[in-house]
Amino acid sequence: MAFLKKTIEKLSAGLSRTRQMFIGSLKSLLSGRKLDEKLLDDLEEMLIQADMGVASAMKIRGDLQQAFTDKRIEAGDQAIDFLKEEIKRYWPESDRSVHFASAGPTVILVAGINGCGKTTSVAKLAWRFKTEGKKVCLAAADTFRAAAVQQLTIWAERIGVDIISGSGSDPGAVVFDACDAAVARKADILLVDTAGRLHTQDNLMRELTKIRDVVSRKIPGAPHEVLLVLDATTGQNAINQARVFSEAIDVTGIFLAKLDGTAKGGIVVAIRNEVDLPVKFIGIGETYEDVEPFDPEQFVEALFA
Ligand SMILES: Nc1nc2c(ncn2[C@@H]2O[C@H](COP(=O)(O)OP(=O)(O)O)[C@@H](O)[C@H]2O)c(=O)[nH]1
Ligand SMILES: [Mg+2]
Repeated sequence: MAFLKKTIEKLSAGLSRTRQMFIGSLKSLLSGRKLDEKLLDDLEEMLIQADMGVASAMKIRGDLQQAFTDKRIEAGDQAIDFLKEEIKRYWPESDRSVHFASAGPTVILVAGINGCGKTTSVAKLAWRFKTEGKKVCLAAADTFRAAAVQQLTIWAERIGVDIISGSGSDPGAVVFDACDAAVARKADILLVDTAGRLHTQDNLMRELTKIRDVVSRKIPGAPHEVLLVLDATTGQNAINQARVFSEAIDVTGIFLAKLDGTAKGGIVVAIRNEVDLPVKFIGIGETYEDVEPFDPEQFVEALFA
């Protein structure tokens, strides 16, 4: 229970910017108003501004209108509770859990554009899995910049997990060694940090495919997860990134970073409705503890709190 309370506190602190912007204006828009066309128009526009996406905003508007026609709700104030329940229903239970290997190390590949938060998110996952009692190894496969390896090494020391980094510039070679090391050290989890790449850079996208192929040749069934890190502050562009990355590598889920740094947390809803990928984790700060599995119930409660 103490753990859960801490989760909700962290979450609502992390979502405070979105809440202040969005929920604050939503409440003042709706309170004491009669539900009519004008109000529905204003609401739709507000949902789009919170980055929920045009499609989601239209759907929510339509459902709200229907509820009004059916006399399930009559006034603006009731619309808030309706919205909460409506948004919570978007996420099926099944698709958010992490797929673990049935034997041997579970390999999690982490990808995304430059600066989206990959390395930090790898550290967060390492900490989380370690807290669950798992043995974690990191692979420093961002060989583009020496600083990248250094950054991950510092995280590994702080958290107290193993790290495998190579001397050369070939990420495939690092991953090759890391797979061997993970098996030899009986690791439960191997987290692979990769270099940032733009979804428009074909050669770099191919390199990512190569990394994946190395992993799958070394460890049967791997990678068990391919997490795409998206920076929540980039808004709708994140949707495009999700589309193109999933064409190049079979992305299995999204790590939505920097939700604390944006007033547009509604992007979670847009991702749900526009990309067929589950958000599995959210990043809500810069320390390794600032991570939560995405839980729609808690997310919506924190958003509307
Ligand atoms: N506020 C906030 N900052 C984050 C979060 N995740 C990453 N960052 C910051 O984003 C910047 C880039 O992160 P980094 O992990 O190096 O990105 P990478 O280039 O994709 O590996 C750093 O300053 C991080 O501290 C988050 O969830 N919240
Ligand atoms: Mg990095």
